[in-house]
Amino acid sequence: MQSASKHSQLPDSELEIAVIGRSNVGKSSLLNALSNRKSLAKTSKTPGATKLINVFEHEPEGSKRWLVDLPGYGYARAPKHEQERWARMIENYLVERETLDMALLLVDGAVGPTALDIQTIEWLTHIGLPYMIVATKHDKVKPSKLGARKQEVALKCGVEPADVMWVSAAKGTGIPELRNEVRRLLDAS
Ligand SMILES: Nc1nc2c(ncn2[C@@H]2O[C@H](COP(=O)(O)OP(=O)(O)OP(=O)(O)O)[C@@H](O)[C@H]2O)c(=O)[nH]1
Ligand SMILES: [Mg+2]
Repeated sequence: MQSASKHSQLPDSELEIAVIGRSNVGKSSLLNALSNRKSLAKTSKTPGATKLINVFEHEPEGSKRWLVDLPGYGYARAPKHEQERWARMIENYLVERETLDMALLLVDGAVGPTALDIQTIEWLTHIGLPYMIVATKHDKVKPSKLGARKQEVALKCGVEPADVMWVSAAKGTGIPELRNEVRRLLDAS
């Protein structure tokens, strides 16, 4: 629907869910999978594809209920001033946006939670923003490693294994389940 470098430039909304996580974790790919569109959100194998706050409107048109794609954190090769600008943009949005109800925190299922992911979880808890853990790239985890990885993600993220939603934007695994969940949250009054 719209892109902005500051959330104050966005129109009013009723309810928002933000997709956050490390650069390259698969946020924009997940948005495309959830919306059943190939290139609604720009994706790239190079980190740093998403540079703005991008708003996607939930049906029906004019609902003022949004799913919000954000730049990723932790792209070490981006220039320092760019990294700081992104961090400020994301933090201000997450702290100040009054209609933001919750975050989908994406962790790379093929890598497991990183120190930066854990820091982010602690920070979300600190600012009081509810979050749901979504593990991405399910298709990249060897079946023999999946059980242990599921335990690891839950343990490091401080949730029950059953509370982690596993998805593959590439293969469609878990997408209908997550879509139902997002729909339920966005349709809530
Ligand atoms: N195998 C596999 N690759 C994926 C999956 N989801 C995303 N990718 C790949 O991961 C890379 C990054 O995907 P993006 O969706 O652009 O990641 P992002 O989190 O939006 O990245 P930034 O915008 O840079 O923060 C791309 O090469 C995608 O094709 C998945 O489910 N499986
Ligand atoms: Mg992106």
